Amino acid sequence: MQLYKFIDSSKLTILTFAVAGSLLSARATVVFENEGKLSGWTYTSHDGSGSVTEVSSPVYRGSTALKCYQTWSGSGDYTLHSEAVKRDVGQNGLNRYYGFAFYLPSNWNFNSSRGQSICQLAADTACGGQQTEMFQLVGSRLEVKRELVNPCSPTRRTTTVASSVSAGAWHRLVIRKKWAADNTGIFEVWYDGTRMINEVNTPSSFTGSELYRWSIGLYANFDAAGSRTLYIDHARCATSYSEADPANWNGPGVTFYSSVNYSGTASQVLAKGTYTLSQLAARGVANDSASSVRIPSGWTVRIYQNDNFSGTSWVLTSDTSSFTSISGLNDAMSSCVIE
Ligand SMILES: [Ca+2]
Repeated sequence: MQLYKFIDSSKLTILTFAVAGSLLSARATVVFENEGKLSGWTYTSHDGSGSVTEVSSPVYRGSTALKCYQTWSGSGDYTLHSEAVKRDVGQNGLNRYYGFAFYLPSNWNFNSSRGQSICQLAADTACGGQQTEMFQLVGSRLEVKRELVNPCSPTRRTTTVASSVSAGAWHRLVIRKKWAADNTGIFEVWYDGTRMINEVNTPSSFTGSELYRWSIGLYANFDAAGSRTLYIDHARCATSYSEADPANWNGPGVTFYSSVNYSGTASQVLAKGTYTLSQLAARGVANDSASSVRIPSGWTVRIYQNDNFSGTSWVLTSDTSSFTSISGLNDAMSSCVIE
């Protein structure tokens, strides 16, 4: 039972007894997720000389993130996409949360003369491809440009989401859309876990029954020759905020890697608990294969040479980049306890 995820806690008691049946039928659902992989999207795409690639650093969580790169020579089209797209994840009548993490590299150019889009929701309407939302960085300010109701003559508005977005750190964005072109719509936005926009009883969409696509990545807008890079990770479309917030899924936890320096095959993110040989194998850790590990602050990992927590053991309490530096540990783990 996860009733607390869906309703205001002040209403919990009443609702639990009054309509528990309907709440259970409205259990949160993950519609789509991507852990920073090229596979799994409807497509990834890039204009010109740009690229979308998997990288092992920086990552929000897990083993990879997507690097969206664009470059402009100084002539020709200066608005250039480099992004990942999931189609058919929105439609009038649906209630959806879209969450992901993004990272501006430390050398990000905070240019205030051109908006750099990092996320869009859009559909192919009677008047062509149109965004309902375009989230863009203008200088260090994150804003959302919206177009609503009539796709051929939309109502336009722009709202600030965050006044200053820092480079060199992961940030989380979660968007809620109760999709409706009339006054039953809802539009909410959370930035790094704080709700920054809360619009209810308002149009949040175009009229019609079109299916909407979700694009994240870089839609660069150059005013001088050069290049831009944006990293994205941990994307989810779900039916509740808690499921969509990147902070709430696949971790925090322990990740083992089959090679040193957090490379090779990465395991699933392991929660606190005990793991036998077969339980480790089911989570992507082959017997006698682990060579490095990432451990959250304050956690302890006890590694055992044999199955069922027997044989020689080692205790690790922080990220360990190479098991070869600890006598007997490399390619030796057959069970472990995380606490
Ligand atoms: Ca990832």
